Amino acid sequence: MTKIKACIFDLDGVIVDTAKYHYLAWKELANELAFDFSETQNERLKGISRMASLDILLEIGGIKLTKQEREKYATKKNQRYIEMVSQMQPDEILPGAKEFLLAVRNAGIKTALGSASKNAPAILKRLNLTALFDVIIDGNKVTKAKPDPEVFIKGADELDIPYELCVVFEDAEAGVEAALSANMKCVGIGSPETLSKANIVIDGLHQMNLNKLMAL
Ligand code: B16
Ligand code: MG
Repeated sequence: MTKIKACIFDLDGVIVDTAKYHYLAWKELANELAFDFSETQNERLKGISRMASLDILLEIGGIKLTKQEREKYATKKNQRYIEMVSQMQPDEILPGAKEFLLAVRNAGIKTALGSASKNAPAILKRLNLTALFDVIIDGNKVTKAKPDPEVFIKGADELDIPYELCVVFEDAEAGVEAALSANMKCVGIGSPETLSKANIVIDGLHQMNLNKLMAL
């Protein structure tokens, strides 16, 4: 049995359901550019950085833009996204997330956030979750997107915990790959087909407990 010393959490899809707001904001942009964007297509954007997401969206729409135009549209999407998430309510925290964070902390295990989102600190603040994390690594602190492990490596380094004693909680395939390539354990949140490389896959943090954590 490994003595797990830190848990590193992705934000979107693990702690909160912000994916729906990302989707709505991207869809509005697609419609403005005169094409439609489905929820299935949106799956490709999960866990991916803002600019990389825009590039995928434009590829779907068959649209080519200059760098300046791309920046303008990424900013516009983000402004719309911020408008939506600034109205979020505590009941949008995913089931079991707060309870599991508290249980982990009570057991003396460190916690970190490892998110690709530059909006992560504002969302945590809005939902009163900031104090539940010892360390927050977000999209402003990393240069390489998942599946590069930079975001999780930085989290473990700031916590000063060896990588093999860290568990990452992730809902995106790219995030699972990032965790495993950092030599960390990984709990997948979502579909066992998409996240098959994770050590275990669960529906949400409501299905997690300290016994399962220590058995990883
Ligand atoms: P932002 P996570 C990711 O968050 C989202 O899954 C992804 O859809 C989004 O494009 C990315 O953050 C960047 O977000 O535009 O707010 O900087 O899953 O890594 O917590
Ligand atoms: Mg995610």
